[in-house]
Amino acid sequence: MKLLVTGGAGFIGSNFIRYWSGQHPDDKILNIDNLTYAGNIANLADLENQNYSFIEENICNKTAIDKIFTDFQPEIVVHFAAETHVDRSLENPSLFIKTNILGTYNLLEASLKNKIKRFHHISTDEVFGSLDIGDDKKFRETSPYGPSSPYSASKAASDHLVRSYAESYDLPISITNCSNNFGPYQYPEKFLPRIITNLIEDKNIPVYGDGKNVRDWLYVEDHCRAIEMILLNDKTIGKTYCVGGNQNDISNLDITKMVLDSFGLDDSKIEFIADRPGHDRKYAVDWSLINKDLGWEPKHNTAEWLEETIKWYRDNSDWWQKLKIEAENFYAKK
Ligand code: NAD
Ligand code: TDX
Repeated sequence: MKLLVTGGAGFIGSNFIRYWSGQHPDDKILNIDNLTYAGNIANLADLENQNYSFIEENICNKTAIDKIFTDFQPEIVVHFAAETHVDRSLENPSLFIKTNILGTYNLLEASLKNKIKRFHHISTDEVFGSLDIGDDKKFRETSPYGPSSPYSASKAASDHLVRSYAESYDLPISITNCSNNFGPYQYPEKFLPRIITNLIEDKNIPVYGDGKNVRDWLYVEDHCRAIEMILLNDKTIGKTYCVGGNQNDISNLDITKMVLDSFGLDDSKIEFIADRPGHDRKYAVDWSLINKDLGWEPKHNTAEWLEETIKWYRDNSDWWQKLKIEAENFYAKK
């Protein structure tokens, strides 16, 4: 099989390529990524598979994307490439609109022209907006869209565009809306790698607002396996699946305390700072449909794999130290 993966030098995309080439070493994978601040070719430095190749390219470059499709003739497109950080979208929405909407449009057009067998779009639970704390409702495939940030609005737009290509042109698509991923190779601007690396550097932990916002943490390999199960089953064509973790009501303060405990530190390291504008209060995902249709469930216990993730950042300071300088420069300038 031939897979064209976009954004494969980022956090989830690189974990996906490593996972897929481990499970399906004979499949050809072409990774298209323009190496933004979040894209890092070192994320796949350990991958030894002659069936893997990389082209540095921007998905907004329609001519180049068309040529890559014609040359490679992919059967499956797995679309991760995006601008992904909510805080950056509040500072500079324009890049989010270009990459997340226009970039997705270019890929859909090229997929249609080249009659690909599947276009899988990676999206987020943030497109559904916010749940209320104290309410035990969860997002599911039928939840109405209600994005709050330029990031989530651009992802919502791309979801609608992908679905419209199925309805209007019969493009064989599928979509996953997943919750907050965690694991190795996550850029240290995101909450968990930011606070873990802060503690390794003996710095405080910046918690937005009152810290009571709730997130649903999904270990990245569970997410990769969900995508794999969807791609390997033709009955999933045209469908959307929500994918979440196995302990989906952890407040930012609670997960901060879990990290502090692992370092043997107390709450004095917590620094409450100004809240993020439009900060969604709660995300929680009902993954019963993908469980019913495909038997998928998250296998990685959040607490246990948080420990493994902390260990990974402790053991891989060479990977994150330079990235962290850029990430903290962004926060300092905000
Ligand atoms: P990331 O920011 O770590 O990586 C994004 C990758 O896309 C980078 O390698 C970057 O260089 C590449 N990219 C950005 N703009 C590009 C462009 N114009 N052309 C080509 N490549 C480009 O992101 P991530 O956390 O790995 O997220 C991957 C996907 O999963 C995104 O679509 C995101 O919306 C979605 N998602 C992420 C999470 C999460 O918790 N991280 C949760 C839900 C959904
Ligand atoms: O320094 C911080 N302090 C803090 O309290 C940062 C960076 C974040 N937070 C809070 C904000 C959120 O409530 O932690 C929570 C998690 O924040 P992020 O890591 O920025 O993730 P979030 O905004 O929830 O979005 C993530 O999950 C869904 C990804 O970044 C998105 O790409 C994905 O779609």
